Amino acid sequence: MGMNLVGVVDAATFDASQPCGRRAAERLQDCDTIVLLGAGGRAAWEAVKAREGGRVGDARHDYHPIDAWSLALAEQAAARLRALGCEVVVVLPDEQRPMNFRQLAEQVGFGTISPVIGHLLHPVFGPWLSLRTALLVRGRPFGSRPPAPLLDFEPCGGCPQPCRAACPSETYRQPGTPDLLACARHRLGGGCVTGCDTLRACPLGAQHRYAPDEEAFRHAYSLFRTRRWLGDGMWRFVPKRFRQG
Ligand code: B12
Repeated sequence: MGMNLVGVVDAATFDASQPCGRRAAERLQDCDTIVLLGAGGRAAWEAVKAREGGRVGDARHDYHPIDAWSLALAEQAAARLRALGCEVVVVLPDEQRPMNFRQLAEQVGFGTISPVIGHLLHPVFGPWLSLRTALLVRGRPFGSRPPAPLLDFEPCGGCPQPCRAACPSETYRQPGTPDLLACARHRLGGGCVTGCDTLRACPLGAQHRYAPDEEAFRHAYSLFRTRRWLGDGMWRFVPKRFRQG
């Protein structure tokens, strides 16, 4: 069904690594288990396309069929866990004050956060994966699951890092601290319309790169979010009494 990555970790251990406001127990009291669902490579897009009758429409700020599909599958999984007597809360990655999905993905063993570009890299899919939903579960239907980071998977160490040079906005000049604002400004100025050259340059998982229509859709959608981010960011510096609407 496209959700081809499933990972589980004990909630208390994950929470111990997170600051206030980002913890599972703040969303579900006495949460025991976190299940993370992810989509690697093209499978989710293919599943969604089949569902949409063979073609996904153009990106709009309120139209993201992969998000809708991910939520539907998460709700199905939640229903099955509830049938086992567990209380379950479904968490999306883009909540107001979100849980840190990249760190969660590392703890469940999906891959390693690149010390160069900050993206989570998977041993098979490389950078071509997205983290779709998390299920917070009261109960331990899968037993106890300590964190299982892939400690021996360090793909950027011996790599000539073509990803850094590939970025036209020099977002990754400083390894490990991407300049998101440089990326956002470049994109709002009309750059990188069809996808991200940095991800394309990563030698890992190249055969799992999203198909051009998927890449373009995801990138167009993330531009809406980037706009909103910059818009919201600017509002923060304007005293409330001067804001309109
Ligand atoms: C908000 C957000 C954004 C905002 C960030 C601006 C802001 N300040 O709000 C914007 C819209 C700019 C954005 C852009 C992108 N994002 Co984003 N983003 C998120 C989201 C929903 C929340 C991040 C957050 O607040 N975390 C909580 C705080 C405590 O942790 P933090 O590490 O300090 O958060 C910062 C970083 O996460 C950073 N950030 C956000 N996205 C990305 C992506 C990368 C690769 C890096 C290095 C950093 C980064 O911005 C956060 C706030 O400053 C996460 C999902 C999640 N819940 O984790 C996805 C997420 C991190 N983003 C993701 C992706 C793919 C992207 C883009 C590549 C999308 C695209 N095609 O353009 C770009 C990357 C830009 C770049 N040049 O590196 C993926 C990463 C997947 C992976 N394999 O690692 C995630 C996990 C979403 C997902 N569902 O898979 N993103």
